[in-house]
Amino acid sequence: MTEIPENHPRYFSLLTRERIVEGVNLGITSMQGLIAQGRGECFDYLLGEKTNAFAEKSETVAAAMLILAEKPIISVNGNTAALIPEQMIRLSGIVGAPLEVNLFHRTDERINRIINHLKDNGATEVLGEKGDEKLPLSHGRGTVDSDGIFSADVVVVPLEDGDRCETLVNMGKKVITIDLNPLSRTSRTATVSIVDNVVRALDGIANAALEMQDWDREQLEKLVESYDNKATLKKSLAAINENLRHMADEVL
Ligand code: PTJ
Repeated sequence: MTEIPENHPRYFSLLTRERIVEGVNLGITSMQGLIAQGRGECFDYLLGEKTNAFAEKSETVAAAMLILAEKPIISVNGNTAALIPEQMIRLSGIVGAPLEVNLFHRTDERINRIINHLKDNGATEVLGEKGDEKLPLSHGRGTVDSDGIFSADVVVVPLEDGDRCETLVNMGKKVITIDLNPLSRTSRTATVSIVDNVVRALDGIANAALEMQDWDREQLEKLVESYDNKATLKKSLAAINENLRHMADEVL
């Protein structure tokens, strides 16, 4: 990995980029994952490269939904495996949601590499190898484990292409997505859309879950019921507008 000086003004962004490139070199991340990361970076820039208040709210609601879930699961792809293995394992342990590798560009080789990578980072059990059930999708993401995504009631899908999200919602599952693009089909169809970078969002959900661990079911259900996903997406677009206005009026 290229050494990034800590005093570089874009240190964290460059470090994240290095991690994704390293993921490609390790055969974990797809080449297409690099393009996805670039698109995400652009939206992150427009959102101020921070967890905005609306995203913090979504992360709290996501945490409540995961605590309430009977059979939650966290889906892992080539980008999240490279960027946030430790954070996914931490969240998995806190809310009792197993990890399942589920890939758009699915090959057995990459599934196994990602499973081993997660285990090297401390995961004890990772689903996804079996692939004994099918979602009604014509690409690799349709292949899932019967005891994982297929039978889960709440699915966390960080960084996604839209049609699986829609399929899971149509199957009656609650879907929590993390996508920096508030206009994506994923963000528009999810039950809870977290418009934040995965490098910040997973810890946001995990920390909120720890804070709410003593809440009773009624309190958690009230929080989940009060959530309005469309309003959240509108707030994220307003934040982008506001940032652009600020840039044009005060920064240039
Ligand atoms: O590993 P695979 O084979 O499952 O493939 C994974 C990718 C990401 C290549 C695949 O799912 C894909 O092509 O995704 P898309 O359609 O490019 O969508 C990715 C979305 O994630 C885009 O809306 C990006 O803005 C967003 N995104 C990218 N990086 C981040 C992100 N959102 C949050 N955090 C990021 N770091």
